[in-house]
Amino acid sequence: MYTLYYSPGAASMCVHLALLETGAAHELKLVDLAGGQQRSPEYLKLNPNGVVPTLLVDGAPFYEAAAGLMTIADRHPQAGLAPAPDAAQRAAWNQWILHLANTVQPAFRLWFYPHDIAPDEVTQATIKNAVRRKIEAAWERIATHLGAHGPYLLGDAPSAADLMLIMLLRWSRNMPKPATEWPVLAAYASRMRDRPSWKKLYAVEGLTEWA
Ligand SMILES: N[C@@H](CCC(=O)N[C@@H](CS)C(=O)NCC(=O)O)C(=O)O
Repeated sequence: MYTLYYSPGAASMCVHLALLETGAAHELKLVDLAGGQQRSPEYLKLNPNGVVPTLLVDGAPFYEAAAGLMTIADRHPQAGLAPAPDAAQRAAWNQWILHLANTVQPAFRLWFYPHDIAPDEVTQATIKNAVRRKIEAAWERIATHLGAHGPYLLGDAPSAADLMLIMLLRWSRNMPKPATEWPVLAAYASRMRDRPSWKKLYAVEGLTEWA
């Protein structure tokens, strides 16, 4: 049994998608980010970083979206979201999830939260401009990869890595150059958004934009 502490459209989204794709029993707890609930003493006991998601696995709390995603994918192998540890594609799966989590997601964190590291607006604008270039360079490389080796990150079939990628592509929707400006990524996004898990997540999280 899982409990996911989430906020609509936030980093919890890829974990929520994994729960829906696997059909794993779960309950959701909405965290009011605008109201600062992520910094409440109760929540900090679960996740001392004060962010979503937090995933309870049989009652024990764990943080980091990519970790939750991988945990669910590995624990429900019948869903086909994770190649077996000794499968040929496992190294590529590890690579993509860690690349997205270590390189692309932190750039987005700075895009959305430049005040994390800079108090003044001029420096914040400089940071946003720099990470915007980093994000666009990532789209260029990922589009090239999908064009040559797609239609999904691991080839023929979607995996947990794609659940993370589609979340990050969505986050770019209001940027000056959204990911959908790359035709390969636009086609990929359409395919992923056709999945029942995406539609279910939108209904449950109450999302409308970029449906
Ligand atoms: N590396 C973390 C990042 C999580 C993160 O930055 N979550 C954001 C939402 S996308 C958040 O909780 N923001 C609220 C805040 O920082 O106060 C993870 O993957 O879980």
